[in-house]
Amino acid sequence: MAVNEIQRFDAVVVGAGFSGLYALHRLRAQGLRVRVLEAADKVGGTWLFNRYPGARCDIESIEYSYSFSAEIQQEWNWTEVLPGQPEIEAYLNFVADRLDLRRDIQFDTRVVAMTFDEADASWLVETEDGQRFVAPFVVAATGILSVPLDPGIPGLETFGGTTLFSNSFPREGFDFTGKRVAIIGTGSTGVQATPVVAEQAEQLYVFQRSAAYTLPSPGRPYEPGELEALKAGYDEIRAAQRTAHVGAARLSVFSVLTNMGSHPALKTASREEQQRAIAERGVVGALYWRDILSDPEAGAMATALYGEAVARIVRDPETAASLVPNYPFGCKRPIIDQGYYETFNRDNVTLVDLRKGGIEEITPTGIRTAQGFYELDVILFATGFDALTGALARIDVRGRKGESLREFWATEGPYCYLGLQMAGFPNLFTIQGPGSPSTASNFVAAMEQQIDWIADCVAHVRDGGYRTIEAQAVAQTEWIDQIVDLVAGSVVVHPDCTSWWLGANVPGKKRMYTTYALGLPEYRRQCAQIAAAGYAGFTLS
Ligand code: NA7
Repeated sequence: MAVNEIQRFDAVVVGAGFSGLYALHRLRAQGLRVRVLEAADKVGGTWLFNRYPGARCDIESIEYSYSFSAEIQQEWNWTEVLPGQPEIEAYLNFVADRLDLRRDIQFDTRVVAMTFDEADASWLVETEDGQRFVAPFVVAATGILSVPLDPGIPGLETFGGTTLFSNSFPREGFDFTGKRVAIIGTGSTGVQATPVVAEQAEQLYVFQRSAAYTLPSPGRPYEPGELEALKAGYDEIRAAQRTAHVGAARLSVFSVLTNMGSHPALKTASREEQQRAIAERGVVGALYWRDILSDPEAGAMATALYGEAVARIVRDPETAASLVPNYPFGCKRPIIDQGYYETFNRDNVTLVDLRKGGIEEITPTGIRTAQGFYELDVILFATGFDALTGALARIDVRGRKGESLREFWATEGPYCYLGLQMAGFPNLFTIQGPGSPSTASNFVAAMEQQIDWIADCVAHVRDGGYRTIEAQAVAQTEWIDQIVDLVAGSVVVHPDCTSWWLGANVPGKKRMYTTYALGLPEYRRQCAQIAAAGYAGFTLS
């Protein structure tokens, strides 16, 4: 095909991760001609790129998986309760083969621009290498944590050793044996990587700008016969999942939060009860109290108790003190780890607490901080993402009258109706966009529901003889504003919080918490109600 020849489809899907694969399957089943454009050479998205040591999901595998096919559910065998990256990547490849998805996926194809043609009521999708696609519908399955954040450290490019990024970790892996290694960042990624890298490295320095609340992983391999028994009751598991606030009824990173309601209040607990809780449950004992998210005083008590629990694990008192966060629990997404705190008892591991003096520069031989110089062979960046809006904002998306989505979000904030569509950008659907339950839910469960909704919506538009469906600006504003109002004053918007789900980790990004907080069942109900009311808040034309 000549490079400048336009290829026409009924729908273009951008991305071949969890969402893109299902969007392709679902739209294709409706008789649409679909083309998926994927920048990578393989399927997997986030679970292809984030292959750093220790990469693992924090939701149980049998729930963090597609529910739409009873056959696939039965055919695939998970080996672990909380699946590691290689297993999830293998699963997505299995699904792609099983549904013969690859024939409609074009790999090594990065989308750089999408322009709405009002006369033709279609999108022109352009790629980095000059290919052009036209389709009435576009589904942006571009991921919520897919654009790495530039750490912005002076001198980074001068480093003479090996520079690694957790979100583009080498396919062939990396052997840290005998190396002096720095991990920069102690979010979920850095916390997961630390114990594994420590096993190999000669010396590991963990550069911590903000301490994390991290809970010991309840993950383990499935016992013989356990998965078979679970699969025999899969219908019940999925039914329970559908009614669960976070879209996961079983073990997950959210378990501590979802179980809080049934626990006592920290402020009413005696000192003995508090001590017993951390003696028996470790750090979890500091955080499982009912009132710590709703009452700032209880939250501060929990942080102090958490510090006591950490000090029971980490032998060096100065290191233990450095590992205690100075912001309340709940303002960032909880983390689970595999022996994170224990790792700081190893002779070859040093915590560099950047609160005592930050990074000044990277030199050809190491990292200079206000506290001193660290000579290094390897730097592993685990410095996070431009989340939620980052991926779509990297594409030059132009809607009606040439309006730029990037500029709209930068000036107004991340506005989006239902997390599914933006006013001024007809027929363009986002998966887990701002205003969806994305960051506070089981991503896979939430994404499946959204794609089902989009597929039904596309059928409604086509069958009804319409050309476009477009979110109304008023509905979009009301949707996001009600979310913002709901969380106002709560821990998720705490002024000391630098979470990616607030956009607070990206310099210059508008600070707004836009995650739908009333739970997946209520979100599902509202989306269904809006569709049943003839797509209330949308304009069909
Ligand atoms: P996160 O949670 O955004 O963590 C990034 C970490 O990197 C965090 O500790 C940051 O400190 C730190 N960071 C970022 N830039 C720098 C610089 N320049 N210097 C020092 N430290 C820095 O990303 P993750 O990949 O760990 O996890 C993201 C989500 O993926 C996670 O919640 C799961 O849902 C899966 P900061 O807190 O900004 O002070």
